[in-house]
Amino acid sequence: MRDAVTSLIRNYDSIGRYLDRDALDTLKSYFASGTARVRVAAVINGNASAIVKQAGSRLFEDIPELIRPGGNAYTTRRYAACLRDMDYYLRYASYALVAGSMDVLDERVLQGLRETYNSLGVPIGSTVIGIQIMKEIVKEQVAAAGIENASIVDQPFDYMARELAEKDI
Ligand code: CYC
Repeated sequence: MRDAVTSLIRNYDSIGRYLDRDALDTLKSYFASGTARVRVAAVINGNASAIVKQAGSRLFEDIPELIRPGGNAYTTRRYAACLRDMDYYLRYASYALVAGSMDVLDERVLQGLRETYNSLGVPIGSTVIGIQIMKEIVKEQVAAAGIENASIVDQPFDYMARELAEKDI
C-alpha cells in the first residue's frame, strides 16, 4: 500500500534519480492540500453512519427496484450487505484521500470485486450510482464545514466508480 510520497520515491529510486522539478511540484501540491485532506477525513469520520444511511435512502429512492422482490438488495440480509458495501467505499475513500493515492483502493477494495459482484448478481451500474451519491453528500458536508480546496474529494469516489464500471466487458 502506497501514499503519494512513497509512490514518488519508489518511482525515482527505481531509476536511481534525484527528485527533479516534476517530483518537487508533485510533493508541493500534495503537502499544500494536506490540511484539506485531513479536514475532509475528519468530516467523513464524524458523519460516516449518517452519510451511508442517507446515501442508501437516496439510492433506494432513485432505484426502488433494488429493494423489491427480485432486486439485489431485497431481503434484510442483502439490504444490510449493500449498506455495508457503501460503508466500505466511504471508509476506503477517506484513506485514499489522506494518502493522496488511489493505491489503497486497488489493493483493498477493487481487486476481484467486479468478479464477485458479477457472480452474485450485484448490479454494478447501481453500485456506481450509490458511490456517486455518497460523493455528493460528502461534498455537501465538506462545503458546509467551510473547507476550501475541496476539489480533492471527487478523486477516490470517481476512481472507484470508474474502475468498477469501465472494466465491465
Ligand atoms: C455482497 N459485497 C458482497 C460480497 C463482497 C462485497 C465481497 C460477497 C460476500 C458478502 O456477501 O459479504 C464487497 N467486500 C466487499 C468490498 C470489500 C470487501 C467492497 C472491500 C473492503 O471485503 N446490492 C445492490 C446495491 C449494492 C449491493 C446496488 C449496494 C450499493 O443491489 C451490494 N453486495 C451487495 C449485496 C451483496 C453484496 C446485496 C449480497 C449479495 C448476495 O449475497 O446475494
